[in-house]
Amino acid sequence: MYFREKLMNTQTISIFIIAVFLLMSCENKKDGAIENKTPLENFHDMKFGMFIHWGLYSIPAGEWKGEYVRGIGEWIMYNRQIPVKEYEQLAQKFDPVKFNADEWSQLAKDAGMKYMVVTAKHHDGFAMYNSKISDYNIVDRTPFMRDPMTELAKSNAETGIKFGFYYSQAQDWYEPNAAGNTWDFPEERDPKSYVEGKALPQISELLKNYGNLALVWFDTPQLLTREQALSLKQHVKELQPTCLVNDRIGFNLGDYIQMNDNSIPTMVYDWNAWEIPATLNDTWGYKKNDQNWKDPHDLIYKLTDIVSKGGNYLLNVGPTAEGVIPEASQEILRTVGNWLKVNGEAIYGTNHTPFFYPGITWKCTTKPGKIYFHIVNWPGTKLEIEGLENKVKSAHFLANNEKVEFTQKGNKLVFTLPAVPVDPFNTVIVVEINGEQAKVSPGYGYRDSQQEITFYARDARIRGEEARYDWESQSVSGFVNSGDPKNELRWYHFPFVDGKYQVDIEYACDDSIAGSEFYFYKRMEEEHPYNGIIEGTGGQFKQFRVMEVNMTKGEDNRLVFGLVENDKSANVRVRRIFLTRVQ
Ligand code: JFZ
Repeated sequence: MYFREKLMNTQTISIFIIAVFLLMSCENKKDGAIENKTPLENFHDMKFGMFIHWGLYSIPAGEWKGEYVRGIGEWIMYNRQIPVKEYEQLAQKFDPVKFNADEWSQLAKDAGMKYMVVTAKHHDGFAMYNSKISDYNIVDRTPFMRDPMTELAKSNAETGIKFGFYYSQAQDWYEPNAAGNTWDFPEERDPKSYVEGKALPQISELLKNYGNLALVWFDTPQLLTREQALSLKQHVKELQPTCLVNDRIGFNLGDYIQMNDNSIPTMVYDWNAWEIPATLNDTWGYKKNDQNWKDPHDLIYKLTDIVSKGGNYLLNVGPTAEGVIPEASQEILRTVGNWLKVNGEAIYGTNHTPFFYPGITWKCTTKPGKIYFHIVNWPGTKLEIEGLENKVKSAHFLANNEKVEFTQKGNKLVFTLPAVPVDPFNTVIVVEINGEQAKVSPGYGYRDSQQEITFYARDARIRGEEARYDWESQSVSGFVNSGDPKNELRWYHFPFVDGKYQVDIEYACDDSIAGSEFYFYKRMEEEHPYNGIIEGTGGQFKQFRVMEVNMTKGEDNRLVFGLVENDKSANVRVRRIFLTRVQ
């Protein structure tokens, strides 16, 4: 009796399990979701993460012995060549009494961020966690004596934010055998002793003691051999097989790639999963007088732009020495988060645009059977989209569910819009199409060859501490020459076809500054820049011939504009460049 019952139960249970399983797989087929995503797919779905640069450098905060130090805050030790003996004394003053892991994690969540990457050890070599390998760490050397990484791991597990560590594997300015510190230590290095004695065992600690990690973020690969880099990666995978490593581990060993800092490519990049590390102002580590905050509009624009091109946005905050994320950062991030609360459907888990780079009026993301048009610059009462071949079944605003009127003739889709944007930053139109995949007419796809390409200053990487974008005139000005980094525009173009193009530039300036010189070059040809004379335009936007450039498929074709050193104040307003195919 007993056995029979037990048998029946087992049978019933197995039938039940099989039934549930079948049901689940049907469910999955219905909404097209893949049941078991790979760690890389999960990473790609997250889109938006919080980068945190926090360490001893947040105490000097961009100032040393009363003097302003130009450049990024976490590089202060290097930029001022501060001896270890002096720099390490900062630890005795590091007491971030206002640090609250729950608040940081909650801020990430409120901002709509899905993951967090925090500096466990930056180039200064100071471990921001309890390390048994080196006593140069926050628990052993500071009055604080707590391990903030344990606290963050716990808070993130509770809020559901995925967690990862930044670890500077090659540069360690505290160590004579690592890369970077040439002012304290002799030139000869024994990287092996550093890698095996510090980097590898510290990586072990990070992977063993802080729960599941989504990724380890390595940086500035140098000095290490391929074998040493590989051993770091293998170490990560042995301890946590699902933990990703980024490509700044070097030697193409990464699971996914980083674009240059703050550098959004000009169009879709689909060779790899990728991420853009980016600053909220002009520094990673806290600098007290850097108030050059990107506004929420800019950030939502950039997030949309990056996601529409297939990437993730890893946006940085630099907490103070007290452990507080600057109030301004918090407010900006919460505004972005409020937009994402309403419009997240058009960001998370989406695919890149099927179209060739569409300019600065609208961007596009997709899901099976759906296209999201993101209107980032309100075009007035009509928006025309060319090149879509699928029949549009319906269109509505994501923010309020209201229908959007449209007409569709051939491959031309025209939306009728209200005079004012539904959302001040980015109004999303959800379009349901016939078929799963968007089909784009020849010549309109991102992989197609183009006769004419326009790159806007809006979408360039704007470098330097003076160059600024102005929404009104849609142009960048402030190309003065006050040092490093230079005030420049940089476009990162990874073309899908080879081509030779004539470049023209559009700018406006007062006649008084005519005669200033500008430079323009393609990366790797820095030694042979094109030098042109700025012509007065009486304040009007005008176009000028620049030069011809060859661009190769898949290559990082960096196009750079700046002003040559002079005494005149340069107030040139650059709006865009045009590339016209000549071959
Ligand atoms: C590195 C660090 O040196 C810096 O302090 C910060 O942590 C940043 C996120 O990463 O800086 C880099 C590294 C690589 C490039 C640019 C800046 N790059 O490849 O262009």
